[in-house]
Amino acid sequence: MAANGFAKDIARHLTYSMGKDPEHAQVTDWRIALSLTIRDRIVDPWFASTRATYAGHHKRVYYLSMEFLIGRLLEDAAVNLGLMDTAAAALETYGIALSDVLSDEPDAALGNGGLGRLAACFLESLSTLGVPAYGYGIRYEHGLFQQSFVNGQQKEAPEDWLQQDHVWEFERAESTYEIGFGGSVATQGARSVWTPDEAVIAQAHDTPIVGWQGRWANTLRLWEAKPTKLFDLDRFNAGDYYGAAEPEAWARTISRVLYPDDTTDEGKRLRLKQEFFFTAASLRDILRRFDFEFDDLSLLPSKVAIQLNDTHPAIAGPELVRILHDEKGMDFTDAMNIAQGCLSYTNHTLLPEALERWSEGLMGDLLPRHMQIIERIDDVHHKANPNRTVTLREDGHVKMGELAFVMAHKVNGVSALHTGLMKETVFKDLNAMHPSRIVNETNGVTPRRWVLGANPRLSALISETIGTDWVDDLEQLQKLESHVDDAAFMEAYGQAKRDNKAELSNWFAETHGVALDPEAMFDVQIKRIHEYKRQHLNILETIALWQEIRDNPNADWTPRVKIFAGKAAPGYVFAKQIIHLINSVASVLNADPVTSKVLKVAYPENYNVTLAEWLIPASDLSEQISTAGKEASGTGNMKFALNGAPTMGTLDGANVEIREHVGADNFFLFGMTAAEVVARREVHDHAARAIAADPRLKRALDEIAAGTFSPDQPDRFHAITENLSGADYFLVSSDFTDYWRAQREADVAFADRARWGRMALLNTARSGWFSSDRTIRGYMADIWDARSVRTEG
Ligand code: 26Q
Repeated sequence: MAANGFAKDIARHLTYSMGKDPEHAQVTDWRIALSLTIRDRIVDPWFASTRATYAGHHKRVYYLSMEFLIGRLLEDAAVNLGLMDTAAAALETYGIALSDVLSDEPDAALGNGGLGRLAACFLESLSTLGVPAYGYGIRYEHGLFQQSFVNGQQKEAPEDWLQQDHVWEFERAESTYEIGFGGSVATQGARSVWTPDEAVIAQAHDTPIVGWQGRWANTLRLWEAKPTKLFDLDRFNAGDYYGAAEPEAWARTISRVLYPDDTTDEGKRLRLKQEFFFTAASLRDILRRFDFEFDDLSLLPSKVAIQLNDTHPAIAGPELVRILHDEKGMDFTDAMNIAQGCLSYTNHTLLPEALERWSEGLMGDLLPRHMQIIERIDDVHHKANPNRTVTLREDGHVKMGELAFVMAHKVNGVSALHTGLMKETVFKDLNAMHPSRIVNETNGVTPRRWVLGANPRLSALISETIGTDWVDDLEQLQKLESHVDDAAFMEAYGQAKRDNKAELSNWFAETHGVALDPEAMFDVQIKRIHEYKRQHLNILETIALWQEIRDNPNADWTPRVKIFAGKAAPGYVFAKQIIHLINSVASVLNADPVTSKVLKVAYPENYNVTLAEWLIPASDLSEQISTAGKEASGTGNMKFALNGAPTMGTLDGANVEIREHVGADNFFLFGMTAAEVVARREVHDHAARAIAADPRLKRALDEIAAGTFSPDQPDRFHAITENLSGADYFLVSSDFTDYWRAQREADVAFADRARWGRMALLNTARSGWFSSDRTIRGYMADIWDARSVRTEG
């Protein structure tokens, strides 16, 4: 019955919304028709949520983020509305497979990695919990670049997710703001008036984000940049056709492309423009909504919580002060206090090169009034804390982390270790001045996408065993623990993993022409390529293992498939060398007729959210091997643990908390602690010592240097071998020996199927705390003072 009405709705959309004859519809047409059919069922809860928020004058949470790595939306919506079976049955009546339709959707890759994916998980949890919330960001025309490999090297191509209709968003032609840049500041009595000399239009596009069981839906509002006038008619009439289009091209550049995390890049004027563009538009929108309901600006902090996802929107502090002081006439320190009551800031990195700083020249040029306000904020803060030396400016630069800190009532780190390090390092002085401002909110991931959607086999088994309440109460997974001695259950748990691995192998053979042995351990490291994440430690261990297998091919090796996936920033030369090395090692090892029976390397191109959804449920071992103290949290680590892949990891980021939850016996720990890392760097020849002490490490490095993986150019990877035997800032060589030891322990554990199954299950059963629902509850209580508005039922 349900499928029947649903099937009719799909046909109706095909015919009347899209003007397609169902007889001739292609898979994309079916996908769009199905999406519209599902979207229809989101609109009512969405409106109801908005009405309930207005009716109760509830506080709203605004999540400002440069990045929302949302991936595909159709399956997520269908899962949350409980419509997967209905959709499959309805499509079947037309002879169409739901899986084909789902896999036709392009990924919305509006983010680089962890920070952007966290924002997407948070939106889903905010909706599941029924918290009135908006995500605000940029509607990039081109998301993160597409990666391909040519002769083992990364090549980038522009991403084009909007080539097909994006049916999930509603364009809001009426929701526009003019955003100014540059110009000058005039003083009129006590008031300052900023007159920009350039302007663009920010236009809203809204995507509803529906929570579990459709009980609530929030909005992701992304801004598109448009010109204030479509084209220059005078220039056109004078025959200057290209010149006439210039204003449009200039304005649209602002939302044209996502910056690929190129932290060393210097020509960043456009990046600062992007930041101000979306932050200013969002603040105007927030205040418009507030003004509609209230007429007393002192209520702002009790009705509006604005979370800054890293410092990318940190200009929100000065901009809000500017609006309140310059435009609304509020006293400067009152404006600062009100702004601070609304704002809070999440820090995602301690790496010095990733902390945002803008030159005062650039800032003063692009945002002259904001530069003055920053100076005044610095002044007010200094006067309030006369014995301290913290400044917001240094060497002609504005330090955005310090600015965000000073303008926020709460500042949070993303794991317990990271928050502790924030207090001891980058924000040591500010923490001493404001001792209760820094709080910890350990990251989490949404179980709807990362377990229920991505791993239907495991999810079905869990629901058969403990019921379905775990989906929005993930700590119920603990109930699985009592089944650890139930042979039938453990067999089913192992079978779900084997089936996922077989499915991945088939897909891999089809798409990459490489067969993977589903009986082997799938040992997986998927994340951005970065020296601190140490993919080169993993490939070194792979080389050493290969050498040992060659020495002794008939020993009882535990078969492994080493899987890597991830992109390098286009300008990050060393990271690109690591990719080249991994691909070169893969070519040699996979072609070795003897060793390839027990050791293979696979590196699929173009890692994205969808590939993660394929790989994680099919993984046995999760590689989380960053230099301790460098990975703020990690969130992939949580997805693996939930899906029953024990961690091979250092005591870094949230690995520490994962280990505490799953138990030391169910985690392969290796490497130096964050404190030991700091101490070891003081030993000037730490790398040389480590190499001298470990013949395996020396032999692996020598093999690279001898050109085994680059016969046409033996010194191709010289930069890598030189780094690892010299400066080796990320202590790859110093951690190698212990990594090797832990990997051999993993071999032994995996060979004992029952033992491994037990470890895997205990990872699933004990990782429920890593739900982003728990994280969001933390933000609500500690930072936002926000409440759930959902009426149960
Ligand atoms: C900055 C300036 C100019 C251009 C780009 C950027 C830029 C863009 C993206 C800087 C950083 C990022 C992304 C950072 C990120 O993803 N950090 C990760 O955040 C996760 C969520 O908290 C953590 O789990 C990871 O540990 C952290 O690396």
